[in-house]
Amino acid sequence: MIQTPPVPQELIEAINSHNTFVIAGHRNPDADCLNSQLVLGSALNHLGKEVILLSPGPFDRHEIADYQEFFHDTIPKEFKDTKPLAIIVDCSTPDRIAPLGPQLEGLTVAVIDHHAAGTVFGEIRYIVPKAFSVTFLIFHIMQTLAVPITKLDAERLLFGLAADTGFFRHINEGRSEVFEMVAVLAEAGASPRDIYHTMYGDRSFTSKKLLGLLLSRTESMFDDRLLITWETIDEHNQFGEKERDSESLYAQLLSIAHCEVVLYIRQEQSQSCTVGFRAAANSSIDVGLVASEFGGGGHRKASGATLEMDLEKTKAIVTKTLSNYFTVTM
Ligand SMILES: [Mn+2]
Repeated sequence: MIQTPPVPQELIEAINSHNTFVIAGHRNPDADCLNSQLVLGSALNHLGKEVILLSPGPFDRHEIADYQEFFHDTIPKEFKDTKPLAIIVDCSTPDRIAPLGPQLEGLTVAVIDHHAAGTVFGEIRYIVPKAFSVTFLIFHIMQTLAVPITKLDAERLLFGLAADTGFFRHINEGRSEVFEMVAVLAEAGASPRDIYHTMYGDRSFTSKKLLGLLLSRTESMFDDRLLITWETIDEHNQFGEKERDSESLYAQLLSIAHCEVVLYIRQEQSQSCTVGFRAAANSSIDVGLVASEFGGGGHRKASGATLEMDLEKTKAIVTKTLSNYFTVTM
């Protein structure tokens, strides 16, 4: 078991001394981010605090399509006048909450995150890179504050944890603290089966057609160690974000023998592409580091970056940069 660092005293004091809170998360939010916001919000409500959840959206990923109703994109002026504590979750750099940043100006900022790299920001920081998800840290905060966990909280905490661990596939030996959390959540009413279904089930027929298209065009470099696939702007417009099943795509490609890194390039606009990077469990390549070379970020095994250029250029430049990593480690 890896001991989780205790919740910083400054964070506990800031929670106790504030009556109002804004909890913000990153743009293009995922299940860990949104569920962390929701559960932390409900824990603070339980303590008698008033909370506004802030998210830049969009909420177009399949598994979070129903979440929008819980989130604001602006802080009402009367609420900001109460000088709420701003808590930012799941963000390694302040620009990840863009365009919400200016709204938090003048507020005390606390950051709760689990990314290894990034920028130091916020007056109060609870950063645990060893934590598999931010929901793991929210769970820890709730235990510290002795807030009971409802069935709905338990489901949301487990959803965030399952999402950021690829449904527990990325967890190595010696991490029993994760399963102790799962035991508490299952006891509180969370169902791993139902969360698996939320994450991977209920997909459209079309989403599998898109998956098939992306798999069939995948290019191999360095004897299958690097696999690259992409989605054009036309395909993006045709299929939409909702039909993307990125995690299935990554899982399929990473299961190929000798594969170390998968690149999934998505052209969002004619001159803008988002690149998703995934590294295999046994690869020494840190794709968080690779993404940071393009102004992006993330984790050792999963990261992303946005490049303001067309698809062909993005593909060429990212592949060239990555080839340095392969040459070094060969
Ligand atoms: Mn996360």
